[in-house]
Amino acid sequence: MSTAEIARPEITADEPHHAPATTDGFHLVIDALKLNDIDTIFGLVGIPITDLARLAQAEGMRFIGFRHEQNAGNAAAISGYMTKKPGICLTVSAPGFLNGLTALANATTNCFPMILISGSSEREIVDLQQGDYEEMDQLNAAKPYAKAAYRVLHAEDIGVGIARAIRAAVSGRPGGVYLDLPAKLLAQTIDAVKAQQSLIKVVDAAPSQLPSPDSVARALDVIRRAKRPLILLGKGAAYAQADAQIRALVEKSGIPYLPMSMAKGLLPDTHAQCASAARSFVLQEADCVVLIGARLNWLLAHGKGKTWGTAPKQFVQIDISPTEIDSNVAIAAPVIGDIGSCVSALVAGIGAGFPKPSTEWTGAVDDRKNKNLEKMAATLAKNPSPMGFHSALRAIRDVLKTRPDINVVNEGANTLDYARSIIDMAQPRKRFDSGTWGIMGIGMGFAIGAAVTSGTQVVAIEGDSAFGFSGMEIETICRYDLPVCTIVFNNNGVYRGTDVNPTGGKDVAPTVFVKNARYDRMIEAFGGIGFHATTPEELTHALEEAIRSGKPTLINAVIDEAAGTESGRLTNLNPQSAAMKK
Ligand code: ADP
Ligand code: TPW
Repeated sequence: MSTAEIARPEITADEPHHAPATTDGFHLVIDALKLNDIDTIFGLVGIPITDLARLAQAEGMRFIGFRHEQNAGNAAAISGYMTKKPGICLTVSAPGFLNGLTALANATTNCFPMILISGSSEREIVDLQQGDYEEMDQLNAAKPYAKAAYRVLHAEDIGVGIARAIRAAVSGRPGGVYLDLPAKLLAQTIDAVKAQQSLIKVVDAAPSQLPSPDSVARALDVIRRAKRPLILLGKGAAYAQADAQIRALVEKSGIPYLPMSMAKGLLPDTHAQCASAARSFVLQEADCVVLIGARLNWLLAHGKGKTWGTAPKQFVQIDISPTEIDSNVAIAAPVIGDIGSCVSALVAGIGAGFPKPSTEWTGAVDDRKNKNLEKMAATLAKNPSPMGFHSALRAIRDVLKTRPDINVVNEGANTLDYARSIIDMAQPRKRFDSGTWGIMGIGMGFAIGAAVTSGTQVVAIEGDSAFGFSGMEIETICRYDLPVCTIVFNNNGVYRGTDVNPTGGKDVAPTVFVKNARYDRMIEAFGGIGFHATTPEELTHALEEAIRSGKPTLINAVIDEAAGTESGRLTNLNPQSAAMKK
């Protein structure tokens, strides 16, 4: 079918002498999305959704076409995180769907709202397993990895299907939703007036959820009695867009705070109460931890063990999901509701007489912070040749400091760990990284999603292995002329490039890549601008140039192949490797 063939049938229902006008599933899906203020689709075309993509464009929506569905899904997911509106990813059936499913599962794991819409083959053939083109029972495959999964079989239910998908994605704990649209449904015709009446504009999809007064009083009581309180901000706090309330809580209470990776910038990392540089110290020493939109998962050592020291702790936890509470350790004071409402309620309870943390505690945090910052400054000042992670990141940090509005995408092992602690963030929801799974491959999808959604500059700081998972999307970046600068930390391999094959055989070691690869030349193939940087000065110059141009750019940053450690800071999760090296 061509675009012309799927052009909207004229609605003539108010002209009784004509046969009633009809519309079809294709148009209804687009109408339902547009009615709910969704203006962009990230996807990859093929039967049966090519015409859906064409029509979306013809009807004024943005369709951003990718080279692999996982990257389209990641773009949709990060767009959802940035806007609190579900990002939409559109794929073909079976293999396209499965490629998108990783992104859907990652979105659900990270609490990002997105909707994966996939075309599917005929139910009758799929259910009898008669071998249709791209046959797969997609609905059931999606269920374990999605917050919700729906299928629409009748055109008059498209409005309901889209409304349910939107609500499921953004209400309560946000997540990924799968929407199955069989090819037959898209082609179904339906009376145009009936069709318009079947659409639903979702009202108040993520209503505020007020915490119970008792839970607020209990939390205030725990905080009041604390000697060494700490606030821990997670990406749920950033997602909630309750920036002013969170700042009020931090500043009114005077409690030191620690941002998780993607919560950096919710308050500027340079804030006097930011305890990032004393992270280990505050986690160990605090006697009361107020978790705001952060889970006690592996990223926080499950709330126990060495990371948390021996000082007994009481946890206050603000979260929208009641079943998150007590998932790893006992929570003394759960506060269930949306972060904006919960934090406002706490702020209201912190009056003039509310005790401030002792200067003994805040002074100890400051001392540790200053000591660590001094140590870090000395490491950052070094200028080894070839460049190390620190000197390269120093150069990037100094450029980004002048542009706090820039979106930062970050993945890799060492590249992620070091960038997270060295690159300060000054604005909320500007840092997007490997998140809850520590997944590699989000890089270019997140970069494109962030650039399209914000319309502003993105800098993606990528390990060379990490970049490889989504590297082909630099063509997409060039095609849409997006202001994305990708910096590849090229140390010739996964983690580093120095491993050798112990047998002396022809194959290189499992972690090793082609030496001295020129990633900068990849982007030149598509008309983008490549830079090759071997020193911090060259890197500074290249990044300044790249940002100034606002063009698709890629900097091949040559890093010492012996720098960095295996698995970055996750060496403790990799005991076998440590044992093999002994
Ligand atoms: P991090 O990785 O930064 O520690 P997590 O992804 O582990 O953060 O935690 C995010 C938490 O925030 C989840 O438990 C989720 O239920 C919660 N959350 C997300 N949005 C909201 C919101 N609007 N109000 C309250 N809690 C929220
Ligand atoms: C989908 C395992 C964790 S980190 C990493 C891999 C392959 C790459 C590290 O090398 P890189 O970074 O990017 O060159 P650096 O800074 O240390 O030089 N597959 C998936 N996700 C994960 N996390 C892996 C594999 C992994």
